Amino acid sequence: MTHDRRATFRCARVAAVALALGIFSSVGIAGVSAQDATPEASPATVACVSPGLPPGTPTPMDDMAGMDMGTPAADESMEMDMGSPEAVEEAPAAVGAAADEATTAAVMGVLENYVACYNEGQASGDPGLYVALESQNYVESQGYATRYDRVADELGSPFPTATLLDANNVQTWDDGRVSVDAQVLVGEYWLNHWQIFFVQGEDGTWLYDEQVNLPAQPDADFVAINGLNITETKDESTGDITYAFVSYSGSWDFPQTEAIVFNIMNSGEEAHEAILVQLPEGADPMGILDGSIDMSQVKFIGVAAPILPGTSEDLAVLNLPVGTYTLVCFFPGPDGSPHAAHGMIQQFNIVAPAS
Ligand SMILES: [Cu+2]
Repeated sequence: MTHDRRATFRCARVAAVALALGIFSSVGIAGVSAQDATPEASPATVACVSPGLPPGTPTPMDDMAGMDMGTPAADESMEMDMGSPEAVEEAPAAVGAAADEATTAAVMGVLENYVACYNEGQASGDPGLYVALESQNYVESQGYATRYDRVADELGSPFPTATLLDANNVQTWDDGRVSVDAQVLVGEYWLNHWQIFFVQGEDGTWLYDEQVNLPAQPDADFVAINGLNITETKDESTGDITYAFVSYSGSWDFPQTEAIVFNIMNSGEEAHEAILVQLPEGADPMGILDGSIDMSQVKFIGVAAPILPGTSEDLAVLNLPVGTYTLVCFFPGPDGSPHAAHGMIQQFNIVAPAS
């Protein structure tokens, strides 16, 4: 990932976190459990092996240069970063080649160990167990200056578990890194498909270095693809912009199926996100904004972020129960208030399939 791309992601993430009232603090984090890994990829159980983090403290808020979310200037620079076409151009890419058997086995072990440490770190309240296995590059890509900043944000994550469903295509790269393509269930429902890169640290430990989104490929008999669009409509007389999620099918009732992929196109000029949550039954979704919904009662399902202008991202879920769900975007508009306050909040239903 080029610096620009990283900065883009960081900005988006910071915006999402800051504007989601701090509850969605684990956006984009990988973690998988060894239990459900393919048999050839792993033994039944992997115990976390991690040095953990030595004692340390997060960066004081006052010192967080560049993370000032409160000023219009900060917002503006974010939008420029996220909106400009240059920001998504990749530098000449490193070249990868299929790994041999021994390397493949070793990389699978590294991945499974990271996953085991993620789950143990979440269960024990010690995120240092897995953050110690991440490179500085990855920590920064997630929007943090130091590992301690990341650990502080990981406490109370809405993703207590993650499960490795599949891993394959191990490659070695001419920049010294290795990669593996992994299907990871984060939390109960959110299916991620990532190419995960590891880089060797100074002491020889392989560190989680980068994750690249791959198209959703649920291994399920019944996969529903729901095409969504994000639109921006400007009122020329007032200058106000209305944001919306639009369902191409015209319906917001989706039949329940084993796997659902929301393919979300951004037809606007700003960057957006799609955070998928379930609110307390019967709650007015605007309560997310006015504080009348207690955030502890909001169930986090998954997220696609950022969705850059002119691009689409997948948000895939497995076995999502029948019920009412909400898509919301907290990215700031030109006036600094979240897009949700200007229409970008949409409920939909998962309905029982016709029998
Ligand atoms: Cu938005």
